[in-house]
Amino acid sequence: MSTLKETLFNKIEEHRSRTTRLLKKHADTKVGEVTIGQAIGGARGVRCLVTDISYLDPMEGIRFRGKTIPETFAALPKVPGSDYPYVEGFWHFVLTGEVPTLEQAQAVAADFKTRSQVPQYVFDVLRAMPRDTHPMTMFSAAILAMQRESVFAERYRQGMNKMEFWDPTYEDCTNLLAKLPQIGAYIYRMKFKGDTPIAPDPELDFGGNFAHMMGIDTPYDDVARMYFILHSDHESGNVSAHTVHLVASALSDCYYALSAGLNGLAGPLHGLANENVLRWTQNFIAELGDKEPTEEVIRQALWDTLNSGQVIPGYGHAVLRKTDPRYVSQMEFCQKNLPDYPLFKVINTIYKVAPPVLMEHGKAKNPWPNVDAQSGVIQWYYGVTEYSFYTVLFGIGRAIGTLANITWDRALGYPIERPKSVTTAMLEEVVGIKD
Ligand code: CMX
Repeated sequence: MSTLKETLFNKIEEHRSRTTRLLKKHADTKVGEVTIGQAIGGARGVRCLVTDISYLDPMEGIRFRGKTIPETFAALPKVPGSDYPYVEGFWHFVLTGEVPTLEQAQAVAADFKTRSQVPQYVFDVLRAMPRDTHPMTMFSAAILAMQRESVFAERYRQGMNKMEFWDPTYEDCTNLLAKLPQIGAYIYRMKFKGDTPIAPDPELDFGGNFAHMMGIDTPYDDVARMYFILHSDHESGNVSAHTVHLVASALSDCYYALSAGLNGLAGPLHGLANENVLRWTQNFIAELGDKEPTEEVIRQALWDTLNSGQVIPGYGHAVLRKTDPRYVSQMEFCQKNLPDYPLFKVINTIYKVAPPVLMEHGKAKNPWPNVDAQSGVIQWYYGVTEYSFYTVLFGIGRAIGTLANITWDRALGYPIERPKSVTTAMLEEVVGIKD
């Protein structure tokens, strides 16, 4: 058993008694009430999911295993010569809650290498799809195609004790995660770079190898590490994380579950917003022609979008009530690496102008930018201008948190998810509406 797996096993053994005690002694204690607004309105704020991987405070933003983003980056061992940590070390961290040593992170990286070979049929599936298929559809299909590899599904067929579920889930999740950089980069190079995939380099880590297979020089390797970690998890209620958890709760294996979650991430109100931010901004710049993107011009463009009944992509959030720290983290990267880049300046001006416009508009509860408002600029700067690819990058990152979560779901024996629905007439009866 690897050190990571052994550490995880010990953590699971410790944790199981906590969950069992809560269920045995306190199952009827309420953690909140559900209002009619929440029942109709997308269960906003209903406390009915449990995860220890990350927690999202509306004002502070995300904490991974109790650490803020800057604390996470500072604590984790860095790839030698790089400013950012091993993604593999982050996987160790979110799975176990323990910050790995450099040796432990490198051991996980070595383990990933043994699992990273993508079966040829996955490439065949991708190649069989029309070339204008959206990259997210390709990404999701590639993952689903690998379902036949599932160790969990095979062991379940053979008959497996429930207490063992976490073990093949861990194996599946690690096997799948290790393959995602190559699948993502393959889709990119096949679709956008004249069908010129680049073979992986066995010497490189998760982020470094991704940059290599994208065909982009340093510091894009650090961009990849930063990007995957930042997008990894945002507690459990967002569409992608919740979908992965929901599908896995039926004991569907992680290939089914992650593919489903990515289909949710592909929605414009969720991960696809990063594509739409760049589309919106580039369309706006193109329409400007030679004119300067002044605050006034941007304000007008924002109002035009709102007045035509559309959302401002990259702004607003269901939980956050301040600027997303993931936005801030990427903004700081831009300030350091591309301070004078014109597109970054436009994005900064939007940041200045959009919140007051949204406040005046009066609908969005959170007028501040989310993660998607900043991420495309960095990609564009390093040459990834094909913005339909951006959500795939988000998806590789999101896999880390969601796969860690379902490993724990299995370890703690979380049951099949099954909230209860009511009819409109029942709600009317509750509030005394008669006709
Ligand atoms: N532009 C215009 N209107 C917005 C808005 C925005 N950026 N954000 C919210 N609103 C509107 C909503 O559409 C809603 O309008 P209706 O009352 O007409 O239905 C109203 O404000 C209230 O919405 P809310 O409670 O503030 O926000 P929700 O929790 O319903 O939705 C989100 C959250 C993210 C879907 C929404 O803010 C949005 O559509 N943002 C733009 C798309 C985007 O950036 N999504 C990415 C989010 C991060 C991620 O998951 O990747």
